[in-house]
Amino acid sequence: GGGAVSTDARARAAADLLRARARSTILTDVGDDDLTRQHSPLMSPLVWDLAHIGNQEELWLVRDVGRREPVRDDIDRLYDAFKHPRATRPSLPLLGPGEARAYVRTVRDKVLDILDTVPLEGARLVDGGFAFGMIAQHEQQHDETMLATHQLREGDPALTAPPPPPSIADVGREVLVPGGPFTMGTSAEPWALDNERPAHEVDVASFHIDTAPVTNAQYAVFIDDGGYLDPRWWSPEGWHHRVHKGLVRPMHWHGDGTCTHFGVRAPIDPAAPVVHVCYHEAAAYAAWAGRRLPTEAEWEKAARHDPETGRSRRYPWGDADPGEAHANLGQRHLRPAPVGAYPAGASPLGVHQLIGDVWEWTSSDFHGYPGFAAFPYREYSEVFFGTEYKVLRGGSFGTDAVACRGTFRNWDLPVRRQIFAGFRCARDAREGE
Ligand code: AVJ
Ligand code: FE
Repeated sequence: GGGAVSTDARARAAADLLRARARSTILTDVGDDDLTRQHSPLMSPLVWDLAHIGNQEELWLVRDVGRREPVRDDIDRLYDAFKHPRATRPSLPLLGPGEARAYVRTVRDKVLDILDTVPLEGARLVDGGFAFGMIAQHEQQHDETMLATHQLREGDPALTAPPPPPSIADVGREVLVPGGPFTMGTSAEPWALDNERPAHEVDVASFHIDTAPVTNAQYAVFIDDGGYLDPRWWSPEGWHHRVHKGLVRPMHWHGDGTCTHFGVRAPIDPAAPVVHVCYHEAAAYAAWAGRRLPTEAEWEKAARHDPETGRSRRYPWGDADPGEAHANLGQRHLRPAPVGAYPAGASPLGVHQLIGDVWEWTSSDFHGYPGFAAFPYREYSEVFFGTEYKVLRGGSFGTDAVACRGTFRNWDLPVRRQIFAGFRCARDAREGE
């Protein structure tokens, strides 16, 4: 150990682990019944997420990095996401609420001790603090999953937060992103996960992209125009899914101008990005609007490419870590902010709210970049590569900054809408534009 870099990496890792645990504690501060019940077959009981967070931290940081004795060597299978699908988790002999809380506390105490003593440079898994950053991100990813579980939970509200800030800027409609190569992905971001690596050049033809995500008001016009009832706008797979599931509006909308967020029913904010739509709904809206979803490369070029220097930045606003004025992240607010609420977070070309508010569906399947190498385990990304999953970008109000950057890639099935997902539209530029 020693050295300024290592001191910074240690301090950052400790702060990120602490912030994640504060969030997990809030999300699991409910009665035993709420903690152990399955609120939706799509989700795990909250108490499974909690102990799974501790178990991953034990496997990677206590046993692998710290070379310590196991805290519990009898529960690994229960908390292996690949051994038990979400729907079956309530019937497992899980740790109870008290046991799960004690388990994650014991693991964390050991981890903070290990973080104090282990050298952070040079070692395969630990270089630059990666293993600690990976585990902080993992906990925050489950915190967003637990937030989605809260959104599906019935009964009195359990979470509260101040409303998002108001719109303070006129964002316009769309911008032209001139064609040409840009650097996609990263080899420099220390805590980037395997699927964001390596940096590589991608040539992207000129395209137009919306300056903001599609709003509730815009989406309501699609509904009122009969968009859900017209197969012209839907892919064959999307139409089949729409009919089979009887989809006629976003999840959590009631059809009377109100929606429910975390147990509170309120008027839908017309100026806020639409949320809780699946890929098929997003693609149908885009077709109806005479547009299309952006590809993943287009989204990242809009978010990172600096036309002045030709460099790719960490975020739309530059290289600075996200602050409160840049983006609606970190569960500070429990819904998307209206368009125009974050002018300080806009890209050089004037594209707003790429980071935070809602995950944005792209038209791209989830694949590894050229030169991809699974690290540190195949089950994080590689096993999901193929044509089944669509990539989402940008993070939501439920995503922490540690798990959100211009290169970060999320993925889900095109039918999923319990996640905090919306979208923006794009279109090809005309020749010569
Ligand atoms: C990246 C959000 C798709 O939740 O399935 C959590 C993150 N991986 N534990 C997921 C993850 C292992 C992953 N997503
Ligand atoms: Fe996990």
